[in-house]
Amino acid sequence: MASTLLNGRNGPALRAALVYLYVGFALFLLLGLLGLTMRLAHAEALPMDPALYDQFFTLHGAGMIAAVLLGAMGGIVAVLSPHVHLDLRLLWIGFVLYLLGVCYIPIAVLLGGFSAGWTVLYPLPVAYQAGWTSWSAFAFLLGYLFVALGFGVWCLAVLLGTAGTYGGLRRAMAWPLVFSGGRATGPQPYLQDIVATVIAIYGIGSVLVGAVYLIPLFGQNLSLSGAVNALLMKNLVFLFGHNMVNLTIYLGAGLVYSILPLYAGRPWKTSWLSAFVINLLFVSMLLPFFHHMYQDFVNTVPLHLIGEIGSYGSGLPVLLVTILGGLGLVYRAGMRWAVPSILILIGFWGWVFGGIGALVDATIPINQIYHNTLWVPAHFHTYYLLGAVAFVWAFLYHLTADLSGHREPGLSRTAAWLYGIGGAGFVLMFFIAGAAGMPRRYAIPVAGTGETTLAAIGSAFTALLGLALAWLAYDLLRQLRPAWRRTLGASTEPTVRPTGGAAT
Ligand code: HEM
Ligand SMILES: [Cu+2]
Repeated sequence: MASTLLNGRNGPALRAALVYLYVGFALFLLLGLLGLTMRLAHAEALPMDPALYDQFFTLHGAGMIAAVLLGAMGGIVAVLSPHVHLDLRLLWIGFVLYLLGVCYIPIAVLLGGFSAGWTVLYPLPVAYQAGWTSWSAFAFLLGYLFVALGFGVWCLAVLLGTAGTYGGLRRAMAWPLVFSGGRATGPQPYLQDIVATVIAIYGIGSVLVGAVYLIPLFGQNLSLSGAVNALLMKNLVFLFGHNMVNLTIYLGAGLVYSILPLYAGRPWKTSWLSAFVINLLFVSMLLPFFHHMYQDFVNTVPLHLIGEIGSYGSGLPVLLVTILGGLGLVYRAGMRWAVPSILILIGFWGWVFGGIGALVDATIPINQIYHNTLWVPAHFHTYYLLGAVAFVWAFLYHLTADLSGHREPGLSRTAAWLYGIGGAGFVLMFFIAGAAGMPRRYAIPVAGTGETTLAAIGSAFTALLGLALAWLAYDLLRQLRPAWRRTLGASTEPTVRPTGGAAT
């Protein structure tokens, strides 16, 4: 199979990409085990102190989001590397800062007992009477700060790179095409480059929002400043959190744009519509975050309406362009079915179903009931675990096989299907429990919701998922050494000219 990644191998950047991806994958596996123990605790198959449950969901939530984002960042580095010059120093500085941040989190949670949840909702992180120490809150916040800084440095590396390749950020975002209504002629940037550029700009904005949120928390933690407006803080933290989760999904979509064509044997061209919709993310990612604030009636009605309209209206375009575009690519294409292409199709499924679950919960009258039930983790585990995460590990598998030159064992396709079945069963039990009124973040199952039984079934499906992941991890580890070796002999500079998707 002809591979764009291999043709333009840029060894040093690919090594950075592999490190980002494999560290992200290892963290994901560890934190997945924590998830399984939480399900087993609800199934009453594993005794767990409620305080420990709180610590686990704090560690699992914060860590998972960081792990998957790290993997997606690595994937984008690999995707860009054949034709974009990425500053390696920035890539490594970003990685070290990020990892430093990731290390603070378990220290804060497991040693310091910090368990305010990954959302660190103000004023919880400074409420020490809730059972944690001020140093543990400090360490957790420091963890977030470093993760955000690391991500910001990565964004900078991407922006310098794509701007350099295309002669400015405007061109890298295909603005000449977008603003000419599609009349621009000549080669256009690859779709994945447009996504990477848009998300990197958006990412720097998100990092700044995160910093604005963290400053008063640090101030209060160190007794340098007093209380601040809790409503403003809640708006800020959900703007930040909603963004970080969403941008991970779009980076995952960028990875799909780059590898699905290799399995379908057709190019995924940059069209006016797709470029426009990706640029629309600047607005469409921003508006829906108010759906996190429906229960805060003081947040004024117009903002709730923006949340409602934003969630319905603007979440959809990229999803449609990606999924309809992807399915169009696959349709009657003589698709090559392998682990990555199966995972990508599972990812389309999860993105759509998780998205529907999200829209249900983003509907105000329904939110009144489902808010803070297991429906919430149900929908985001669906579009994450069976969406973005499937895209990122599909890419990891593709890259490793591509570099190592190994032929994929045909049997491993079973592992990809098991991933889908195990994941779907796991999230379905979350959905049912949520609809039955089981609260989220509760250490103890609530009687009358059926949660104990549902969690037991959910645990069995999670075990299946675990089996699939162990299988894929085994394949990956076997190929890692040859893959790494191949990068050593590769060129040290981007070698491919981005002729990209011609405007269509
Ligand atoms: C690998 C399989 C996974 C399992 C078995 C799992 C399991 C769980 C469980 C049992 C909870 C606690 C639900 C509650 O009591 O409210 C939870 C929460 C959470 N999970 Fe997962 N999860 C998995 C994957 C993921 C992934 C891939 C992500 C994100 C990238 C993720 C992000 C979160 C977040 C953000 C929370 C919420 C914590 C909170 O409410 O503060 N999980 N997960
Ligand atoms: Cu949101």
